[in-house]
Amino acid sequence: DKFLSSQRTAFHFQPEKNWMNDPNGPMFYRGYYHFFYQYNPDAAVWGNITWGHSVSTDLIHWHPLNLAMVPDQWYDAEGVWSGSATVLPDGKPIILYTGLSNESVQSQNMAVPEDSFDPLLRKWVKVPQNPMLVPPPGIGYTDFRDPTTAWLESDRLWRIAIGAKEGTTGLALVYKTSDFLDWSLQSNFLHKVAGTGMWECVDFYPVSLTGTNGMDTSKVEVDLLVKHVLKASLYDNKHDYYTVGVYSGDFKTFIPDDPAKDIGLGLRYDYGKFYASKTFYDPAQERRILWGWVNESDSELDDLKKGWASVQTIPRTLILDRHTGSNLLQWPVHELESLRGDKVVFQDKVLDGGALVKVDGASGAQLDIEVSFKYPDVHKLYLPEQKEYECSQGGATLRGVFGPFGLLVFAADNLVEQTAVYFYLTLRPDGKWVTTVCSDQSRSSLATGIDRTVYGTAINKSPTENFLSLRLIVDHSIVETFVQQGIACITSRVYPTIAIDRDAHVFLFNNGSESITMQTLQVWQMSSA
Ligand code: DQQ
Repeated sequence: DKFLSSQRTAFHFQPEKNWMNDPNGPMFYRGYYHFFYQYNPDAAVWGNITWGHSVSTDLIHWHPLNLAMVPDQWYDAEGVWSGSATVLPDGKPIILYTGLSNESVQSQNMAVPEDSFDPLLRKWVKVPQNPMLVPPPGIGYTDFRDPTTAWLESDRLWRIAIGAKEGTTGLALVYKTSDFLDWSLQSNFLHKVAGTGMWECVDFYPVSLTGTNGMDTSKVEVDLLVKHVLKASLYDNKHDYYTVGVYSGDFKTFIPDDPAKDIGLGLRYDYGKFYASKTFYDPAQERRILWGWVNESDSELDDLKKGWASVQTIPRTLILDRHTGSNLLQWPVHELESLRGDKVVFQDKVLDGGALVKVDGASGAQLDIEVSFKYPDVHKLYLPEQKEYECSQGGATLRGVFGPFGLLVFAADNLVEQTAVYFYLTLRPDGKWVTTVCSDQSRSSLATGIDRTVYGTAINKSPTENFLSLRLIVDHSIVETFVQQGIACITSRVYPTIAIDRDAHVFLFNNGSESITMQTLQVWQMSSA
């Protein structure tokens, strides 16, 4: 019916039908971006996992190819699970992936292109030496998966990291090899964190402290101007945590700069629905690009009815924030802007306490929105101490002094459906103002059986920035929010029943008691990819 069919996205990556989960093996090869993904060719639920495969020249328009790998060997009979690609110095790519064997044992395996002159890499051959790596002593048969892209160190050995756990300690093992056939386990872990449980889809890469270009994964020599990022997807809470620190082959281990911001404790790529992500280095545009899996928030029954489940985020360029040196900045790849069409612009509008303003010319289910607000003069009046604010407690209806203020998207004319993305400022007892950003799905749909969690996080706004900004990518059933030029992201799934297509409207709102100045609002209609 209309409600279910309106949910399919127009410019996010999704296969024509059935279930998708983790991004796998992204790479740039002979002029094409390759994207593989965990895929069930038979149903819109997880199971019978293969590798789907698509190619693109711009990361936005995708061309589907045949399945790259299916469970056809004893060691991957129960599933061709997640893995990564490595483009070797001779220019040829390899894939390392996890197989789940006919006895449910996890092992790491290799596949190579049948014809590396084929820029589309249509056929993959699993090498006869498989399985290459089986769970080492002390690691459970089902706790050993998701090999990273390999990196080359100055001792001329390649290394990969693999997620695992010991008891409830999540960790990353390191294996080294000169030829991708003989491997040895390094005695040191790359890293481990007690209490974090199984680490899935570990990712590990260098970032520059000085430039805005991405860095090749093999850039590992000790360099004061390079940091490393370690990411793990925590099976126990289904969030992707990253930590910034130092790595060198001499230490044989990764050391987070700030132990309080270690995996599971500190920063997340995204504070909404986002998991099992993976980056790759794009040599064509010298950038590092992040892909993340965005699951549905509706019921399995609805997924079966609509015949598909899950989308991927718009690929994001990722750099280290040079002002802090301690967090990443994410932004949709610039190629997305090629879909921008008609645009409306509004400037300098004061939103009094309680204001609600419909944005004319901004209706539709495919939008790219950029808005900035003047950071309010929080010192101009004495305020009683503000309580700490949690997005999930009250959402956009909890009225404060400075906030909640922001945007409503997928809003029905009579507001019976609305998704609020907003800021809320609070004064801590120590006199510091805290900026929280939230995405409130609690009133986003009249349908039943939907997860309506309100997502959000406090952001580390630089005191010199006198604005608060949001970019929202709106696409039928997904809203991706980028805060303050990429310092934080929140991805949510929404399923309006009335506020669909031309009946989906945008409003500016301010539910705080103090007025807020909107500086610039730009809304583009987005074409389909
Ligand atoms: N999904 C894959 C695993 C991975 C998990 C199986 C993460 O390889 O650990 O589909 O979502």
